[in-house]
Amino acid sequence: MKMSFRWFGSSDPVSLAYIRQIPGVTHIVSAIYDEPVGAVWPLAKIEALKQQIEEAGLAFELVESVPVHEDIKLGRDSRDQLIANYQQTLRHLAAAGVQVVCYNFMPVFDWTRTELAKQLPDGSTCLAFDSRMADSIDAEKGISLPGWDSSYRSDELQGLLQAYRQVDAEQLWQNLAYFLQAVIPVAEECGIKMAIHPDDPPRPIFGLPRIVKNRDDLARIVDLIDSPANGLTLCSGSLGAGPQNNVEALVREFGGRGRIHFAHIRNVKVSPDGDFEETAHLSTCGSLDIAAIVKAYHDVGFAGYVRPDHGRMIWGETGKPGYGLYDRALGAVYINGLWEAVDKFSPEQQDSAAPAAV
Ligand code: DNO
Ligand code: MN
Repeated sequence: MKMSFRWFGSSDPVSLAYIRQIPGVTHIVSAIYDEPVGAVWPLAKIEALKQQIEEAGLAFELVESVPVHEDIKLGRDSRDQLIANYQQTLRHLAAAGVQVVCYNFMPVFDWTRTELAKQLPDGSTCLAFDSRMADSIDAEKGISLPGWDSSYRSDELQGLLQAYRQVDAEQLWQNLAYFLQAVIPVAEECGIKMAIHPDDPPRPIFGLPRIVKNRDDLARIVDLIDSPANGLTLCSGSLGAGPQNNVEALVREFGGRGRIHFAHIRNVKVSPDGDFEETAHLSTCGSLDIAAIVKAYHDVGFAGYVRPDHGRMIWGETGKPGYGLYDRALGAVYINGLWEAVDKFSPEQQDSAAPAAV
């Protein structure tokens, strides 16, 4: 297992120098943020990012995310050119030594929350989702939710929402298959493992379809193209927010098949109707048994990348909601601690440590 930490580039208030000081964190997850969605990422920019990360004493082998243009998800005519660009970006990333590329296939919105700073009893704040509040929003009349992608102008957003009226879940599946059929062979060729991130939350939202929500969706994706290059980012917090999902079982099934390339580990406190708040990573703080999840990764021989996912805002820190330094650092150290214990005291290690019988 290789521990990584997400970093949003030079404008991130969390510096590489501070990340370097978190015990056990060896890798940075980042992206090129100043290219429009759909453009080829220039090799020179990728090389410069890699150099900056390596100069800080960290490694750059995984990217989150190379975003998929809406025209690809919608299946518009322009998709072939956009897919060709995506393939070229993968070739450039591979040339710079990138091993894993995280992406998602959520229409219009990435992760969605109804609150970005919910006050917890201990004085910290967290991201939270209230399904009734989300369902009461009529997206056609305009969306005012904290943190939603404000890069769209309102007329653009209305145009997109209208276009998606022609795309139901089954059509979105067809469009994902079309994308993967073009991209996976290139990924195989250049040695990159693609890792789709589940929908967050794992349910349809604002009338838009979502197709990466549960065990059957994940099985359908990995079976679309049966190649290790067609893999998963298993996000415990995203999938775990669906009361239908057993994250430990998902790790055993898809990790056992060698199809998890990137593990996002975080905890959520979930109610039966799918409302949730993000908590500290510790098992006792949320609904997920993080110790059991880490043990499942160990049991399937997981050797891929891990990162703590969102954290709360603690100790007076301000900045990008979910992506402060302190709580994510606690998460990384906690996960590393669990891993060390599981590894050190696993039956295999015990056997090899035992004196040979005479
Ligand atoms: C949520 C986060 C997301 C994720 C992107 C991946 O759990 O990990 O921001 O990074 O959806 O494309
Ligand atoms: Mn995640």
